Amino acid sequence: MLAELHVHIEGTLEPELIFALAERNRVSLPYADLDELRSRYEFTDLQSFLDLYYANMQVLRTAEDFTDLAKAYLRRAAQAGVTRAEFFFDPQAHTSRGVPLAEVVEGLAEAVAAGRREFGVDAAMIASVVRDRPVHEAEEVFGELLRLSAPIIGLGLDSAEVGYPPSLFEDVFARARAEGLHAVAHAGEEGPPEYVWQALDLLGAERIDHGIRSLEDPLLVARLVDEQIPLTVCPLSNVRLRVVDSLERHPLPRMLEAGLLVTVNSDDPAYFGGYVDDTFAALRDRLGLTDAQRETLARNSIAASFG
Ligand code: ES4
Ligand code: ZN
Repeated sequence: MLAELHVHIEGTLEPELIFALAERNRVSLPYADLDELRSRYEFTDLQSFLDLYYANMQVLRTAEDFTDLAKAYLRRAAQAGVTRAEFFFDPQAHTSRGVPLAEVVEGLAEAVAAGRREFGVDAAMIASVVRDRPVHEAEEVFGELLRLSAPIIGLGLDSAEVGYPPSLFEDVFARARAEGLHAVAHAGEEGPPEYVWQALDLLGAERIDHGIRSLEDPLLVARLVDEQIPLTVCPLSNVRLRVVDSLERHPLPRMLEAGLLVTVNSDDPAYFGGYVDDTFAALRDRLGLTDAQRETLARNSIAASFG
């Protein structure tokens, strides 16, 4: 059993599907062909990735597009051995360009149902606040999710981290928790340990997405260990976004040794060079991850899941 707890469904949009959806929706792309698109997949930091990620989403327009996207991910996740998938989606990335929220939610919900039926994956959705957009917009879109009775299990926080602290989103997370939703937040990816403290203390985050910079703060590590707060770590993402120098130097083994409840995830697999099975294989081959460590990580993922 393996749970994937940190994957952005829009980050599973493969180049081939970008071209297929562009044609179906008559969206013109600024790339002549797949090779030209693929040549853009070289990033210097989080923002350089986000620019391409948001640009490529333009091809997602209808419920059917979102169903096709999420079904392709769930099919691939099942192949990777994933039995439970809690995936993020970015409602504001779609509403802000005129796609009705109902199309997004209905399309994804259809894929969740198909995922169980066709691939045997137990999937669930977490709506994520796009933190570099206006706070009031996050609050409005969250209200719309509630009015639609969107089948979400939680609220997340993602996009450009530095300069957009969790403290900005206290109110919307309080509302989400009052509605019985789970709370998670990206923190300590590019941002400082202070943002992890805020995610815990101000947002009530039950899991921290990334959280690798927590290692800079021994008191924070003690808190995370003590409360066994899961950290959903994404090693291939960290390398591609230059948050760590190389896979060989990734702090994952140190995090396990410290007693942190760490899980391994793919983040944006269409952009970062692999799905969760590819990630485990790379950790084994290039970081010397043992079978026992691999089993611990799989066990942690189930313990950290909301399923
Ligand atoms: C993301 Cl790697 C990463 N970090 C923050 N926000 C994101 N949204 C999609 N991928
Ligand atoms: Zn992420």
